[in-house]
Amino acid sequence: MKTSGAAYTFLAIAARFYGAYAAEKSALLMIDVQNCFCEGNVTSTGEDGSLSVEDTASLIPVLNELREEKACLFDSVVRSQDFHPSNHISFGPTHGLDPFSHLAGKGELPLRCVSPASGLMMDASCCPTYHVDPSSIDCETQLCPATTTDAVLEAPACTICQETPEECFDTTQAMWTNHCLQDGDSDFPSMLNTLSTDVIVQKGTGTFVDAYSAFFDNTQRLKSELDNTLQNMDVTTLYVVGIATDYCVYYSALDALKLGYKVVVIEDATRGIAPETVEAALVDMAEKGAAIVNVADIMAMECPAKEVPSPASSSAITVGIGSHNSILVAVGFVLLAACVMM
Ligand code: VGL
Ligand code: ZN
Repeated sequence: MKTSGAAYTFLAIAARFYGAYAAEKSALLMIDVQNCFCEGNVTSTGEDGSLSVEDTASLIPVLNELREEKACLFDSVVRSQDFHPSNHISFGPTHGLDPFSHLAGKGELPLRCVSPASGLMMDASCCPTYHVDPSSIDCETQLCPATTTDAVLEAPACTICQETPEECFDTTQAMWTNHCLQDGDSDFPSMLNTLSTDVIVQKGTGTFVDAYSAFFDNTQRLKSELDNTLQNMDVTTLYVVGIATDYCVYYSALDALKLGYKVVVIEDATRGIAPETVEAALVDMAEKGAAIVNVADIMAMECPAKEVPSPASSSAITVGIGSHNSILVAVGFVLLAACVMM
């Protein structure tokens, strides 16, 4: 009687453990692998993408190989898509400024932003601080819009932050080329292997706020549907690849860590905008708990994954019985022994 009760308890606990363990899924998070970020030999037109990143021609075969050889490691594949309307706040020309003018010494364009009452990313809005309160900006030392016909003046934030400053907060915006337009080169390269079951997450779709991360917009106030989607699929581990290592890959990885995912960045399956910022991003992601590995490490993993690379082990992945499994086996033995003795 007593024994069967204990055995039942044991079975219930074991089932619980197994359930929790079995539900842990992985996803390949492919950040912004789009024509707009690729070199001419990748894009369908043969011309460089609107914000082309170096060495992207060699990236596509690497991503295809990962999917072909190691599909077993990824229960799902998510592709993010930078997807901007014309006159987007992140485009230099929107403000009469040159692309990359944030690198000219005055830093990024100061913005004032409001979080929408709707909570919808579409309704978030920022306004160049210069348009809200010119007296608070010194154009000698800070980047200022170079046009008074700034299309961004229509941003609700331009009025809201003037009338009720307490609803607004400050941030800054890098100045890019006009890129990844919704009716431009924002598509995925035809050379990239994709499946109709891939989940696609679009970002930067609102005119008045940018989004580097696939999880949140740049105000960090508004969430995309990605976290919910991953949770519904029981995904707990993310293998992150794509473009750009120092912007969208970086911010997506940091948000994923904050949201509690295990994050594995496959370094040589990413490409970055500038070497210094790439290095800083890799160091920061590692410090914040991401495992930084190489494609070769992933190729050496067993199918299905017995052990996910941990931040400490990084490029030295141990295969065989995973520590997770060993703990479960140990717990099982202890419980079984307890049952037998009762
Ligand atoms: C990105 C700059 C502007 C990226 C997107 O995908 O990293 N970078 N928009
Ligand atoms: Zn963008």
